[in-house]
Amino acid sequence: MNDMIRQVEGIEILDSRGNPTLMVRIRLDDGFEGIARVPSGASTGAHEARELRDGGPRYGGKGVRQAIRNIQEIIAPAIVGSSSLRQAELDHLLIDLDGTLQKANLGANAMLGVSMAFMAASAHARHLPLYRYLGGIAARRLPVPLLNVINGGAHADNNVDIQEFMIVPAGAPTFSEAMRMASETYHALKAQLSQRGLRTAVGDEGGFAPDLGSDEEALDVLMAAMRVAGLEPGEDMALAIDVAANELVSGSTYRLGRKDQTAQDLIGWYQLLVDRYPIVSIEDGLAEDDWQGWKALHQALGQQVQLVGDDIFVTNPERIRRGVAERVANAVLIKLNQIGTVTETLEAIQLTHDQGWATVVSHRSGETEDTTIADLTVATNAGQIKSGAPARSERVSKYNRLLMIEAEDSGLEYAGWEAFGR
Ligand code: 2PG
Ligand code: MG
Repeated sequence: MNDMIRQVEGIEILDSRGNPTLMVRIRLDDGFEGIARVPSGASTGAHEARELRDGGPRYGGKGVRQAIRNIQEIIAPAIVGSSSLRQAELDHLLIDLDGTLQKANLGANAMLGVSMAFMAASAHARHLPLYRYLGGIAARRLPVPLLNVINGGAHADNNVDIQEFMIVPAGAPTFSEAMRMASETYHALKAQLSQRGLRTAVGDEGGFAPDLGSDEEALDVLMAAMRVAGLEPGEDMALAIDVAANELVSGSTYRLGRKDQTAQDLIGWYQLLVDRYPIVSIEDGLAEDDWQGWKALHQALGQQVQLVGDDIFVTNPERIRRGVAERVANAVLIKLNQIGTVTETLEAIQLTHDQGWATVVSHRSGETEDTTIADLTVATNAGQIKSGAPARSERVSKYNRLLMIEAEDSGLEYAGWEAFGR
């Protein structure tokens, strides 16, 4: 079964930070419809596919009218009425139409909106939930959520260097129990922060954004919150961090804890943190082009902990291949809009799994109510998802979608500790 597209439409909507983003609606000839909303990052990697923004005074330069014009004037004439399109054919057609490595002509936001909306329409046309359409009978795992409950770095207006401190309820028996544990810990954390006289206002991803004396203090308060919630750290619930080290680079060193540090200093510090806290995953411990540093990081910690590449790989199969050849990590963060089409994202996931590496499907700091990543995670047995705190609807919508999938499909199993090779 192939799908004929009757209509493609782009609409400028707002994201969770109040910036414009793109919504795309595709109607098929048989009347079925697919809608997609495109997310947007703040700590973006230099090697990501290019998001097209209008510039000028409107919306502080962030308008997406040019991306919409590209959809209407370039993409639509090429795909509307074409009789037998499959997802991979559509995506390759978009890649050819754009003709650049980083999707700078059409804009990765325009391309991804069309790619995701077509996938949703195709699923509807077959009367299948998106995860079943994409994953078929092979889709069998509900992911462990990595919930960002303390926000720092570029995502918050505080003095914390590490961008994300996440709780990881890997010891839960089911996805819904994992969410209950996470929510209870989130509330215990809020009480802990209040007791210490700290702010409980939240950052972009719904986590608290207090001013803290050090990154260790964030980990200590998280340990306390887990215990108050009645959980055993390291058994019921673990911790994960996204350092987003790219944001800390200054010249050839990293500016962290008000000091300039080398990659080797940071690796030594991570070693101490891993020894002291139940940390199971470190994302972007070093910067996007520090391949040498990453190699040393992997040599030092690769056996003990999940080392996730975000800005270094940017969901790009070519960069992941290099990462595998140079043995720099053991996991990949997967973001649809870093690469710009569904097909290339699926390829990145497949490639990563073929290496025995782990995948973490991820939201962006600028989000919408779109829930595509929840279905993508289940469809590909990705094992892990990160979608921010268990608060703020643009974050919770993904977790809620997974709760719905769990409720309607009893054949799926919670990935649990297995997602971390335990
Ligand atoms: C990250 C993401 C999502 P951003 O660094 O992993 O948490 O942030 O979308 O700002 O790149
Ligand atoms: Mg990251």
